[in-house]
Amino acid sequence: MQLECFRGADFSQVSARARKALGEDAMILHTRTVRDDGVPRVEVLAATTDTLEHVRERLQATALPTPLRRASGRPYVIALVGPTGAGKTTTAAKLAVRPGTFGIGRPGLLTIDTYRVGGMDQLATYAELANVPFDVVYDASEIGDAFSRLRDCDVIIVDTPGRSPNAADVTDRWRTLLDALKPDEVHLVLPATIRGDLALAAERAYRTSSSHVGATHVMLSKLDEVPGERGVTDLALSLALPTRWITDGQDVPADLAPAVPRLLRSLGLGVDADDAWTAA
Ligand SMILES: Nc1nc2c(ncn2[C@@H]2O[C@H](COP(=O)(O)OP(=O)(O)OP(=O)(O)O)[C@@H](O)[C@H]2O)c(=O)[nH]1
Ligand SMILES: [Mg+2]
Repeated sequence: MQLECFRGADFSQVSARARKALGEDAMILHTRTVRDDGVPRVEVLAATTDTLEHVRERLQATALPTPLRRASGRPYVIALVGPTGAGKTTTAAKLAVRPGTFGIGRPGLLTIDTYRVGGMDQLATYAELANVPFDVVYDASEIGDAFSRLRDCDVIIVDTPGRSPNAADVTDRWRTLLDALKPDEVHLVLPATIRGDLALAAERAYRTSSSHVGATHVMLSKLDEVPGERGVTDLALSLALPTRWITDGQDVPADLAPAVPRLLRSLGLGVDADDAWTAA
């Protein structure tokens, strides 16, 4: 991303330098005072308006369809995949439990994480507390029945096991099951703290292939664990996938937000919180 940092004795001098370098419509994103050998200096982070539009375009997901449910009655299916402990189950619960995440669309929860003891109970408890329909499938032959039990739902959030995509046999089984669910969107959940090279490796591992459906979106979790959020936007951009939501804490459902406004805010651009939700 084309962001540049400028330092100088005072703000007007530094912003003039930024405009000279980046053009008259350069935007100042952050200003802070730093010390160079004990001498206070003003530091600004600036970018061209083009750059910011480019960031928005690269990251913005297309709007969810309205209505979510197809004419055939099939609900919209959103699956969450990703490494162990990334926050898939907590995020699935947040998406389904938060009122209005999908406008008037009614969410349901489905898990195919039948491998880990307790994995299912965690989600079932959230579903019960929030009165959200919840189901489990162990095998592709059960999908039809599960969908008929979830027939009142317009959108189904699918939780998957946190397996390394390279751990062959078990992975193949749940990925085959995920393929059979024919998800409309597959969000790759990655903690914002992840190393860049591992994030790229995860993205490669969950790419669509001849045998499996792959990630269509990236969802960065645990933004609350990253001290400065600027690097998070760079991480999202490096994966070249659109993004709909981020998570920034353990509270269900509070710590969930639309991604692009939040990432733009991390670059210093204010976005109204209410607008932010409609933009999701
Ligand atoms: N700080 C922080 N913790 C989070 C966030 N989202 C989830 N967690 C925590 O991360 C831990 C793992 O979350 P899970 O939702 O179980 O992760 P998972 O990806 O389903 O894990 P597996 O199913 O084992 O792969 C839990 O302690 C969550 O409370 C977040 O946004 N911020
Ligand atoms: Mg889980």
